[in-house]
Amino acid sequence: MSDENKQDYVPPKVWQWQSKSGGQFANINRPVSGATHDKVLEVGKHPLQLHSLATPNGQKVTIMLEELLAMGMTEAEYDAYLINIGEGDQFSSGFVEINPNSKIPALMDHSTTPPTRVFESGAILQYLAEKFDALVPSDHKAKTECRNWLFWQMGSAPYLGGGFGHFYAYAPTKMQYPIDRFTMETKRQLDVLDKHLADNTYMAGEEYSIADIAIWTWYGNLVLGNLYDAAEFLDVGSYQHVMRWAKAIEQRPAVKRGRVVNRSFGDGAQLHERHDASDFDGLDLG
Ligand SMILES: N[C@@H](CCC(=O)N[C@@H](CS)C(=O)NCC(=O)O)C(=O)O
Repeated sequence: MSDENKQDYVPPKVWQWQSKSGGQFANINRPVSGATHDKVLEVGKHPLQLHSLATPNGQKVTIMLEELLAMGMTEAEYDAYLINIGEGDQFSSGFVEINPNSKIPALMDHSTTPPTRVFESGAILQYLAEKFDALVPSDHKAKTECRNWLFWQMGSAPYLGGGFGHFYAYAPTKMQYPIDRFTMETKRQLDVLDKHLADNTYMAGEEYSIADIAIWTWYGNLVLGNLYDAAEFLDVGSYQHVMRWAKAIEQRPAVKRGRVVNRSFGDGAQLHERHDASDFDGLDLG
């Protein structure tokens, strides 16, 4: 067992960055922020320029944009460029100018003067919903529910991704304490969703909204077996209302398109960059 996995670790008085932490993302984890190299980002022909990767946080934005386009909102046309986070693309000077936090997704809106940067997936969903007046219910109560669940997702998913997913799928060794801790929390969250979806078609009520997009990419993908290969371990079939909701959203044409944009890993269709609707031609979207 390497030093960093010893069970009897005693933290020093002051933590020092001495070695890589191990695990799948060891080479991109750093205790400092900012750019590591100079690079100007490409700018395509559309007003909306997305720099992303098809992780759940990335899928939120591409699904949203494809939903807007499916509604006939041609001004939502976008160029999507691949940010390979395993290679450290998120630390280029150009990317850091759009998102000082060096995380995908990041969006530049060139339809404003000067262009507007938008980062944090929840903020991007809200920005696009406001800009296009779409995918947020207009009724006061439903709109508030939509915001409640959007923020629930932003606060909850780090326990699923950074907690459960990290220790179950990515950590260098399987450690029972963190796996138990985050499995418990993930199952509790699935139970919260299941109880809500027992009485509601969608997260904000009868209307599909940005809350569904945000939650589906994490919890929908999880129960459909697309995340961490954990469906059996989490006994996802027992969350029948989440399953019903996840399967219904999976069938939406915009979801089928959005989920493959900036996808550079895994089985199934991959569209590394997207510049036009015709880029999907010939892809098997399922
Ligand atoms: N709260 C952020 C989280 C974004 C995030 O964690 N992105 C990950 C991929 S899913 C990333 O870019 N990681 C690169 C890194 O940590 O260096 C959001 O919702 O936009």
